[in-house]
Amino acid sequence: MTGAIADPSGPTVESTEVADLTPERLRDAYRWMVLSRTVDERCLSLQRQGRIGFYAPLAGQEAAQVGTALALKPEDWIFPAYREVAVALVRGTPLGRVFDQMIGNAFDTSKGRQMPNHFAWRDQHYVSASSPIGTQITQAVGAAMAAQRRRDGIVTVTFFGDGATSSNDFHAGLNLAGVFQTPTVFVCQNNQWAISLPREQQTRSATLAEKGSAYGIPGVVVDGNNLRAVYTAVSEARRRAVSGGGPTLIEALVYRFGPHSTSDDPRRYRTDQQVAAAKERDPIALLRAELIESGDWDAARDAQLLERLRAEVATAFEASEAAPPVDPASLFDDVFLTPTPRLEEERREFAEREPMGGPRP
Ligand SMILES: Cc1ncc(C[n+]2csc(CCOP(=O)(O)OP(=O)(O)O)c2C)c(N)n1
Ligand SMILES: [Mg+2]
Repeated sequence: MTGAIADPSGPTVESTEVADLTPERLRDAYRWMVLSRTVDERCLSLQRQGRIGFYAPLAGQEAAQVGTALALKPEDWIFPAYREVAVALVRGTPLGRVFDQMIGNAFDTSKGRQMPNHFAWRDQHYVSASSPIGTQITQAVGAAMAAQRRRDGIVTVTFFGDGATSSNDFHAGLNLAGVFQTPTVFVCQNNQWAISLPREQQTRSATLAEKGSAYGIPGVVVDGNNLRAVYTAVSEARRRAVSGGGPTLIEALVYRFGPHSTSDDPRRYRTDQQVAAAKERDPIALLRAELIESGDWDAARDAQLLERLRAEVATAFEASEAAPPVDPASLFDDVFLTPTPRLEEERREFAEREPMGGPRP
């Protein structure tokens, strides 16, 4: 699989063949990728219809996310940024839970207190999404230090973008990880943009992976559109980390097909032609072609899969949308074990208020 690594001059780590990607596992990966794209398209459309408030699209980054998630164990801990819905799905998050959080309904486990798309699920070892750029990186290293001391035999995995490699926390986190040889896998999804700032204007470094060498951390550049390549690189990084070999920085080369978020218009800083050229290496199309060529998939199955997933996504969303909203008065809960008199007073005032949108009927 060494051929799958994009830049042989950059990496300091050799890649070897990973044996356990059977046709069945590849098909499984493909289904996760198609599900993620289906959720992605749906969320963009729902936000445009005013049915969810915010969304950060992942289209183009499915192989990087699914390939990483499949190479991990359930006991590992994820420290995401804000674009990793595919990781949450592969970790076993039911669609309904994703949509409950997007809407902030009564079933949302975050109780409507987080931005849409900012999930946190303890049972999936998925730590709350970080919108402040890079903060999850130092958290992942701290948690890895704890795991190291407890001899848990797990890794922490943190996702961040190309732009985040210019953040303070990236450097502090990598330095600490290098010094203490923590079991951390740093997954930088280099999608070529930090909102409107292109990759070339972010740093003079030839690769982002090479930033690891300043901290004594091996860096690997991997073709993030290639599911096998990502899976291979992460599997090796994980194996090295749990056997005491320390952290790895993986740079997955991808391209963000959609807007930065639902608040952004990418046509103001890039051309449709650039996007079209990037889409020629669509990670889903690449894996589909590989599966079809090897006889492990066909057009009829593909159409069936898409139809089934679209229906599943639509049904799950409708159920979440039909659920009652979160009770606004619950915002006073979980602040203090014993609420202060002032908080109780605010709670009473809040209960007596006129609800937003006019007087009670
Ligand atoms: C500390 C901080 N500074 C600035 C921002 C505004 N901001 C939000 S996303 C973003 C770009 C991040 O780019 P990148 O790390 O490449 O991730 P991507 O969005 O491309 O996945 C910026 C600057 C922020 N959220 N936090
Ligand atoms: Mg980026």
